[in-house]
Amino acid sequence: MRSKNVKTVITTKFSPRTQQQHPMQDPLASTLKLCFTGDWGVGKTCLLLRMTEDRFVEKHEITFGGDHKTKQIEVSGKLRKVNLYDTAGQERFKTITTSFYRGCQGIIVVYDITQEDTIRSLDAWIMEVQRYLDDGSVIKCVVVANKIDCLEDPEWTDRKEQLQQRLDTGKAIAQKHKLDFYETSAKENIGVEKLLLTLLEDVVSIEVKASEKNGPIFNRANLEDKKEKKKKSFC
Ligand SMILES: Nc1nc2c(ncn2[C@@H]2O[C@H](COP(=O)(O)OP(=O)(O)O)[C@@H](O)[C@H]2O)c(=O)[nH]1
Ligand SMILES: [Mg+2]
Repeated sequence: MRSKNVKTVITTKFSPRTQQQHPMQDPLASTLKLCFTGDWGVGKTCLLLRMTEDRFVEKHEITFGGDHKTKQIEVSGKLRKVNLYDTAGQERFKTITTSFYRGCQGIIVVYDITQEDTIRSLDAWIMEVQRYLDDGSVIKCVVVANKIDCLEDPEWTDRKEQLQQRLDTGKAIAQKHKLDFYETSAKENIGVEKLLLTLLEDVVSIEVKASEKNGPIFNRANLEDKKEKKKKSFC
């Protein structure tokens, strides 16, 4: 259920307010980037659509490479531009998928409690992201168990224990990697807003603490943009 006190505006452009503030002057004015990852069919695109357009699609369509949607969200009392990147879970798109991680502050690793094999590959997805956490190009990674509406679905009544077990296994894997764990249903809109807002708050709080300690921090994507501009100015 959407809480009424959260201001969200879907947009494809900078608002005049964020346009006035250059990220170099105010680290809190830069765009926040989050990326969904995980196996094919776990509900990444549906979670992104729920977050950005508050809708759900029953039909499963292949996400090619990666796509993103932009939304303005109030985080820590300040309106921020947030880019949400969708990726494809198939092996053949893996290189493209992981190339999206760099420059994203938060990565959301999703698995599906109705599909056992998506738990089996959870460790591999987390370990892939861990490389980016280790080199500092990603700030935070979380694990998400999606499709929890099925726990209450009559179709799944005789397999409810199995679903519960998969929730517990996913939670244990997240704990093993010291990552936060969330339960969501993109279909019934359970836990989706909590996931988005908590992750954004956590990312911003880590960024603020780091910038107080070391001066404004830039993610790798911003640094590379700056280098590119500098190069061009010498031509
Ligand atoms: N029951 C249920 N089905 C879902 C949920 N999220 C996604 N789905 C369904 O799972 C399928 C795959 O979803 P999609 O978002 O395309 O998966 P992706 O490949 O990870 O992007 C679609 O048929 C969706 O309708 C959910 O929370 N509950
Ligand atoms: Mg998809």
